[in-house]
Amino acid sequence: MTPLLRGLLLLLLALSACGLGALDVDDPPRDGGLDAGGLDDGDAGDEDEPDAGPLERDAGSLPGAPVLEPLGAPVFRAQPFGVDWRPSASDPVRGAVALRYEVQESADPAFDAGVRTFRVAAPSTRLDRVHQSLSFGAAERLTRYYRVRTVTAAGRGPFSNVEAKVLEASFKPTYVSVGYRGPNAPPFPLGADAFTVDDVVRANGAFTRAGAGWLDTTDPNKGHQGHYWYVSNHAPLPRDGAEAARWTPTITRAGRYEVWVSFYRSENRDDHAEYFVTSRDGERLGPFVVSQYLGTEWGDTAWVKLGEFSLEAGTAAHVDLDWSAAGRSHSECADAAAFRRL
Ligand SMILES: [Ca+2]
Repeated sequence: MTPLLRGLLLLLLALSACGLGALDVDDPPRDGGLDAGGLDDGDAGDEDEPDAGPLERDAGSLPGAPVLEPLGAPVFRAQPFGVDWRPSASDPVRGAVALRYEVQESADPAFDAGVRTFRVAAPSTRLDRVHQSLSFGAAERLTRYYRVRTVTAAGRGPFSNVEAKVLEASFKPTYVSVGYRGPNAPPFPLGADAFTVDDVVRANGAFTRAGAGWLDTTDPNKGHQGHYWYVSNHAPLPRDGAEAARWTPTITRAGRYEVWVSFYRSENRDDHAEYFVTSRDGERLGPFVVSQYLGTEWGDTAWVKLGEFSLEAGTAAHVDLDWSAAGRSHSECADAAAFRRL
């Protein structure tokens, strides 16, 4: 044997030994604990871990695939939600004892890119997530995909089914600045698919008030239908901090609607009035922040579009104006809401 051949042979033997040796190395179970799962993207604590995959040494003792539960209705990006799963039914039969679970999250349903891994110590079968900082102010929905696998002393089992979670647009306030200074009617023709719910003329729905601090004004030139309510910060009223108003339309045709509100502007009105729109599935969208302030000029009736919303038929949808005595130094006006089917 030439020195060259002998060298090659030794090299092959060494490589072979290394390979065999590698098979004897277990995947060392890490310390358990919820490494991440608090605040979202950009926060430290989670880890994009190299995907080691199931170990081949003793496949018979590996755990089975957990079953990921459906992730339920969409949430806002700042709303917490849970990712829950059930251990594989075969694990007790195999004697597999879960040390921890690894939950993966990705914007890609195939988990080919941008995969983040969260570790959850057994026996917990839940990961708490909240997407706090995704694209502040963006209006679009996002979808995130999840899957989970079990880690035992024998290694990692296969992944579960994949479930998707829809994340609605930001929970942060939306500032509405485009208003319409008009007469006391909304800036579009009224009809079957475009109507108002007024504080006094409630043909198409209901108007309700809460709290003790409301005053009203009747004047044919002020407010829709010549009447509005307001909470005054000047008058010595028994304000109880519960002042709120609600417009509940009777929706006869489900669909996408523009939602508008009107108010009589004045110099002491709040420039930070907070409206909310509750649309499908009882989700409360907002706050939509509207300025009811009108400089030094005593004003007119203004109409402001809060946005476009999917409204179901019936009376589940509603618009809320919330006024809190705490920290409020200005007046707010509750007049009418308008709904226009697109
Ligand atoms: Ca009115």
